[in-house]
Amino acid sequence: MSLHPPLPDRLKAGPPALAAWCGLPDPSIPGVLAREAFDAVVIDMQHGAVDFAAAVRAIPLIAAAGKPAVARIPVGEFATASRLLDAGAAGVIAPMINTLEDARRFAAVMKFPPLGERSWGPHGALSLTGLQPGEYFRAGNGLSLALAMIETREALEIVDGILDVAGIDGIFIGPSDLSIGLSQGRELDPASAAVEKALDHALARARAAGKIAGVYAPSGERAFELARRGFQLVSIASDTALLRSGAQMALKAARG
Ligand code: 3PY
Ligand code: MG
Repeated sequence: MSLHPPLPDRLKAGPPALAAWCGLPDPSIPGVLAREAFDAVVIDMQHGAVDFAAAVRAIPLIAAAGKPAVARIPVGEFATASRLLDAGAAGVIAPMINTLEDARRFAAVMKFPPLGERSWGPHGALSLTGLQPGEYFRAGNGLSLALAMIETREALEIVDGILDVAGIDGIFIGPSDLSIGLSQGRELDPASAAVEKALDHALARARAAGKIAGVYAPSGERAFELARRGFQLVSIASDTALLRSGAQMALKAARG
């Protein structure tokens, strides 16, 4: 029996899942945040300072709180995605999926044959789920969430094709990179009118495909808005931002 319901099923059934987003290198940080009322905890290996060993140590700490651990891999490091699933991650977010070939390669490492090419060796996943090897092999493709990031103009143009790739469970939008791409490098504005339009479009296409749509939000207020719009997995702020705002609030109160 797994510790939490399969993440793809949980996200499809709703309500929107709010995720902690952790880029600080110590595994205790996602472990601590998992104890708060988050629905999932993301370990950011792309822009965070988290290496593979730290990510692997964070996964059981998150699972011990009964929460799914999701990791964002560095660009193109698809082999790392399988290794994170082996360690017990419930899902992987792959950044910069800009071609159908990127989407196919990502799906292949996330799913066992015949759907994909994931190789056998789920040492941590077996101990965290308590499943026997045969049970995990049969259930594994439905347990692991594969989210392809849509964060460039090219990706947005082929979003239907990416959603159509077997083994891709959904998309995850990166509004900052998308703003850079949509403005052809002229601006960084993750709340620009062009990004807003793209968010609505990508969300509608994911819905039409019956797949999951997630998005990065840098604050609770923005997360509220995006969850209300229909996104099923939404971050609320990075660990660094939470630490800083907590410190600022306490200092303000202390200074009177
Ligand atoms: C983006 O906004 O580009 C992201 O990747 C969010 O982390
Ligand atoms: Mg990005």
